[in-house]
Amino acid sequence: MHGLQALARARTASGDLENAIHDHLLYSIGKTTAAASLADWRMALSRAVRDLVVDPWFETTRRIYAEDRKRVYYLSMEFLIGRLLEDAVLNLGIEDHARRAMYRFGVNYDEVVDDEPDAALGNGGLGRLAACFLDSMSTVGVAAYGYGIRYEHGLFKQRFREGWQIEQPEDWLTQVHPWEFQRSESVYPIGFGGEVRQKEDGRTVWEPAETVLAAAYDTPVPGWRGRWVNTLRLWSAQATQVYDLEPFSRGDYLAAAAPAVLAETISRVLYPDDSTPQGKELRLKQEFFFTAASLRDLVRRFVAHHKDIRKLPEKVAVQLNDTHPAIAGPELVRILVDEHGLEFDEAFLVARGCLHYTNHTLMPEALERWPVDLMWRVLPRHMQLIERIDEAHAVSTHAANQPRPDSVKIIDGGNVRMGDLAFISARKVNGVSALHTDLMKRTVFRDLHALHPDRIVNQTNGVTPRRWLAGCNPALASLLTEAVGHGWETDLEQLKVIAPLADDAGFRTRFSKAKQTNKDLLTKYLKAKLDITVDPTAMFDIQIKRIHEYKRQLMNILEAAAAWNEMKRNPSAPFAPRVRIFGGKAAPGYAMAKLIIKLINDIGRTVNADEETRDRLAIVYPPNYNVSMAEVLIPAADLSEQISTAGMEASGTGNMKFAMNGALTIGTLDGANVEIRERVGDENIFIFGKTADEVTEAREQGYDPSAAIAASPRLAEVVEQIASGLFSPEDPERYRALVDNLRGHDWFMVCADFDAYYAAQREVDAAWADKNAWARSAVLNTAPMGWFSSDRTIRGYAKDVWEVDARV
Ligand code: GL9
Repeated sequence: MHGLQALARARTASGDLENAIHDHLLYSIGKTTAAASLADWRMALSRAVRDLVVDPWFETTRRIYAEDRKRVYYLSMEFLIGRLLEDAVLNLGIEDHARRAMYRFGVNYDEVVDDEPDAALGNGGLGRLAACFLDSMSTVGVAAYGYGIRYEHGLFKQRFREGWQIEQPEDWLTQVHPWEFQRSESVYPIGFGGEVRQKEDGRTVWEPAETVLAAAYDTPVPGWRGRWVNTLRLWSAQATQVYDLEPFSRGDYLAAAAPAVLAETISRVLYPDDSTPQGKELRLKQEFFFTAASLRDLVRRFVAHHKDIRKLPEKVAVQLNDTHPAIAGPELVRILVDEHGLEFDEAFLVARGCLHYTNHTLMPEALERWPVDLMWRVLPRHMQLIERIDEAHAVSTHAANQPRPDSVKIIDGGNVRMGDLAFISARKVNGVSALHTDLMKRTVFRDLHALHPDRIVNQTNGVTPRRWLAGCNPALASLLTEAVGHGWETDLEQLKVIAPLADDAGFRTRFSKAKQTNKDLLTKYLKAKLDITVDPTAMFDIQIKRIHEYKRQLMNILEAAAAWNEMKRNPSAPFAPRVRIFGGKAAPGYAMAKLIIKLINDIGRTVNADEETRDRLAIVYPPNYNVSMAEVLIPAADLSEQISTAGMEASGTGNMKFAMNGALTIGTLDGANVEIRERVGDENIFIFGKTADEVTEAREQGYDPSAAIAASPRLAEVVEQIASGLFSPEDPERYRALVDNLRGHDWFMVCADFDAYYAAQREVDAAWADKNAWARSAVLNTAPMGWFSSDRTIRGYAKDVWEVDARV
């Protein structure tokens, strides 16, 4: 049967799906229905669902070839895709049948879905953005490949031991990953080290000292209703030689296996560093490994159907997700010069015609730099070409007799600056929110921007409304469908229609009921998984994201403690009952972030034990926050905490997910919060604190946190309580470093913004008291969220950056 027909039939006939599941259980998994475990059922269902995607996948490929479409290659070190089964079922529109089929087998569909481990091949926002983009590229019909690394171990699992974060290895591939296809024919040797030789015919050849194989694994990515299916191709590292026979025959099995172990180390584990790269050789090798394999693959695909390699930019748009794949510039030039015989100048033009770079952060410590000597050792040919690119750029942009500012040098102070390399190698460079793009032009890339004023463009981030509304929030989704009809799933602007219904008491009630349903579900989840009891009628106030000083979880917990002090001092004060929920991991080497986790848990322990305030305040920190947990927390949120130091959060994407699901935001004018405010209106968001310009100004004028503490009795009280060990009686000195930093340094301006934050939280309390007004605001948060659909973002990239068709 034709693929799309099979899909159509599966949508109308549960029996077909049931048979397919049964056959897979028997013949793919090798189990009878009587002996099957939950995981077996999940495998069988996943395989049956995957089957439905395969023909549309081929169909998409045929069309791309027939129309000779320009393709997008999205190169990303991280794809934080989460679970795939529920998402595929939702996209294909076969949930009723999947449920019914499992029911007939006597198996609970929700348990099956819940059995799937998250594919946690990313750290946070950057990796999740890549996953949302894959979904949108398949939904709006952009011919695309995602290229990344098939990490054997994704982001570590977080446990708490006495409130301290403990990291445990993640193991998602111990079970078969039922969605992928191994492509044994797509294997490329990737070289490292060695020497560069000049041949007699004038050609340059790089002779690597070490070679590792990059082996492709493909996962189909179906868009809405399976009308278009792209590919996520992840590279796994393999040794060229599985075994060293000589030591083996001597009986030295460890030595025999050593070369393979070393080679495979490259795709072993995801680096858990959120925006503070460690500059480790293995990381550089990972970056080159997947970038080189991806370029080799796309050049091969182009050359198979086109004669003139110089036309590459007509058919290929490569997107560099952050600087991690920035070595693509020199590597593509190397391929064009050393393997296709182009002159350097022409090769660089062709390469730059294909490449585009997204910057995701302005923090100086987050911009990658690689020591020149390390680069010469690991990638000698590339280092030559980087020097050449640097010179050529200098020559083309500066009059010969003028000194070149250090700020536009790729190689500077013994380091290769990857941000500058990416900028100079790219046709377009983009920021991820209007504010962030503006700051890029004014700060880190000021001088490069002056030289290339048309290169920087903005593409405000977005999130997929399939996973982050339709999938995770069926209660609200069905209300929205009743109100506006189907269609909003792929055209989120349609939600605008509900804005007038904010004044309709009946609609508000139903909107609030959907929220309450989700809060009840979260309450059950916390009880079942963590044995935590919360009051589902209290306000659910949630901050979930990586733990980072600039995101200011510290300010949140200090304010919670200050509120607790005030409740005790003044028992009749009108505090809204709240459950303050935190979620997020700290990089294992980030001591201050880990201390903040401990502080949240210590203050939580103290506050939660207090009978006097129990009816008004609870602090909850479920461990191991991940995509699946986000899917439970976000629909249940009343209040979304987006409180970063202004100018530091490039965009944020959690902020969009919360607002879409009807939470009100308390936040600073940072990242995409600015654009959220523009859309929901000032009266439906709680904005406080210094602006980005005010933060800069305060720092320039010599900001003194101790003065801010002295001026705020509430803050002074909490800081003193922490310093004196009130929350850590067993170890009163525990928070010395944290308190010293707050009093003496406070780079992230927690003290400067504290009073404004406290005041904004009291406004939140007052607003909560009027349930009608709150519900009205909630509706007015969901209604204008069309702008934050990643479909809109992808259409923007397709038009302004990639110049490709977006058409299913
Ligand atoms: C980030 C920014 O910090 C976020 O503000 C932004 O929303 C995302 C996506 O553009 O990118 N940059 C970055 O390095 N991370 C981001 O979240 N960090 C992680 O992904 C852990």
